Amino acid sequence: MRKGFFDRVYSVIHNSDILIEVVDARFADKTRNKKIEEYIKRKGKELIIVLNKADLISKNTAKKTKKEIKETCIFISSTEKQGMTRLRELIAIKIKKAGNTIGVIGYPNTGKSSIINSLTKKKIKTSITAGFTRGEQIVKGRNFKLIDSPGIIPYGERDEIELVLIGAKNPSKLKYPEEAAEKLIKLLQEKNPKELEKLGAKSNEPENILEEIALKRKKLMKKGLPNINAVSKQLLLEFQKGKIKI
Ligand SMILES: Nc1nc2c(ncn2[C@@H]2O[C@H](COP(=O)(O)OP(=O)(O)OP(=O)(O)O)[C@@H](O)[C@H]2O)c(=O)[nH]1
Ligand SMILES: [Mg+2]
Repeated sequence: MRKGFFDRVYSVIHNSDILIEVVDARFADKTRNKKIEEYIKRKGKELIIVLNKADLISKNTAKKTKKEIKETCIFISSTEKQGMTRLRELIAIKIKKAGNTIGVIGYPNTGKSSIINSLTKKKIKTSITAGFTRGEQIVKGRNFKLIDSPGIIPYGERDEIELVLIGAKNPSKLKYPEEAAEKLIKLLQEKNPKELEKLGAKSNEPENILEEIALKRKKLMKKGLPNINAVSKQLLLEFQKGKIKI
C-alpha cells in the first residue's frame, strides 16, 4: 500500500523549481529528511527549509536548533503569522533564480497546508489529524504556483510512539496509547515539569501521573476507575496541538 509513497515526493520535486521543506521547529532534527534534501540539491533545485510552529518554542531552543541545522533555514509560525514576510522575500529571490513552481513537502502534520494558506490567502483544508492531505494539489498565488503534498515518513525509520510524539501520527490510531503517553510524561519531567503540575500531577511515576490526570479530568470507566487509555489519547492530542508545551 505504501509503495509509491516516495515516488510521489520525487515527482513533486521533479515538477517544482523550488522546494519548501516544512519541519516542526520543536523536533527539527526528527522531522527533516536529509536524504530528500540531498536529492533536491543533486537535482539542482532550490531548497528552503522552513521551521514552522516557532510559536511553540522558546528563543533559546530556536537559537540551539538553528545551530544544529547547519543549513539556511527560516523560523516561522504560519498560524501566528510570524516570519511570513521574510519567507515571502526569500521566495521572491529564489523565483528570480529558478522559476515559480514551488513544491511544499515534509512530514505529516508539520503545517504544509497551513503555510500554503498563509502565502496565498486561500483556505485549503488543514487538520490536527496527521496524514490529512491525500493527493497533490496545485494552489495558485499571485506570482507563483504552490504544490501541496501529503506528508511523508521514511518507512522503517521510526517507531509508532516516536511518530505520535513528533505529531506525525494520529494518537487514536495507536494500539497502546498508554505507552506513548508515559513517554510524553517522561519528556515533560525532563524538560518542563511545571506543565505537569498544571495538569494535576503529584507523584513521580508516569503510570500514577496518568491516573491522577484521569481522575482530575473525570475520565472514568464504569466502576469509577481511571480511564488511562482515554486520558492518554487526550494528552497526546493536546501535545500535538501545542496545548501542552515542552
Ligand atoms: N501552533 C501552531 N500550529 C500550527 C502551525 N502551523 C500549523 N499548525 C497546526 O498544525 C496542524 C497541522 O497543520 P496542516 O497545515 O494540516 O499540516 P500538514 O503538514 O498539511 O498535514 P498533512 O496534510 O496531514 O501532512 C493544524 O492543527 C494546524 O492548525 C503553527 O505555526 N503554529
Ligand atoms: Mg496538509
